[in-house]
Amino acid sequence: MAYPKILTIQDISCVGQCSLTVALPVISACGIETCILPSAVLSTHTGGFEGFTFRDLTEDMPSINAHWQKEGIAFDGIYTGYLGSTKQIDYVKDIIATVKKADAPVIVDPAMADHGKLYFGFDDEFVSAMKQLCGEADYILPNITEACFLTDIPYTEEYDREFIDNILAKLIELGCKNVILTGISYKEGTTGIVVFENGEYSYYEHAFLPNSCHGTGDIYASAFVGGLIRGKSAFDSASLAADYVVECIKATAEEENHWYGAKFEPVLPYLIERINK
Ligand code: PXL
Repeated sequence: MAYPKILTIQDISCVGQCSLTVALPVISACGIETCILPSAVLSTHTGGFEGFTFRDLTEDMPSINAHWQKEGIAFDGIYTGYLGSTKQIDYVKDIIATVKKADAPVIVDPAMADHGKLYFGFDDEFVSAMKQLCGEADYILPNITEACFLTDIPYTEEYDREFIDNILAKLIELGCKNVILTGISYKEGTTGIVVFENGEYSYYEHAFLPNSCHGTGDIYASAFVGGLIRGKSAFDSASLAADYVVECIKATAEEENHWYGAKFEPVLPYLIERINK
């Protein structure tokens, strides 16, 4: 497809280098028309700032969708990230049912947890709703914490291939077709991505950088979507997204006190070169 048009649904964190302020530039840089549905507007993300504002846009979602339907607008892919409530998840399902082109992929990043814990404001009810949304996805991109919440498997930092295979089987039971599991490390000093596509397991190993940054999950998912929509395989999309995130983390390490996000913008030329190869 020469000039695809996708829809991404997630919040705008005005400051914080995450969600839409990442998805829009990253996917656009991949040469894809990137339409947005902001689910909420926050002054900052919720991962470390105090007293952020939160304007919930849930009730705008059905009328936005109705207008798109009236205009005959349809998308070549739908990618969801951070969603603010279970009601939003219901509206997202309506959007998938109405304005997605027949063969367009649904990519769900169940952005709700990291380092063994749910993000601020999420609870078991939200996790249950996210399990259902994942069940409708062609690709889901959980990290290990999110995968544990989605499968009711207790989180652990120590695991082996058998543990991961069990998680993958349970994720597929939710109904999703393919799984991209991020941040999976089988040995010290390296980490990687598990790609489970059409029941086939593959693994892309890369260097582990100790300065982990906030927002890299959103950079990863956006670059993956860019690759996939540009016609690359899931494995190639997963590995180019991993390499791009590694470059972003290296760039961020050059900055002092840049704690709230990753420096992805100066590294966009790297992504553009990879995506056009
Ligand atoms: O990066 C995920 C994310 C997106 N949006 C908001 C967040 C977070 C993670 O904390 O708080 C508002």
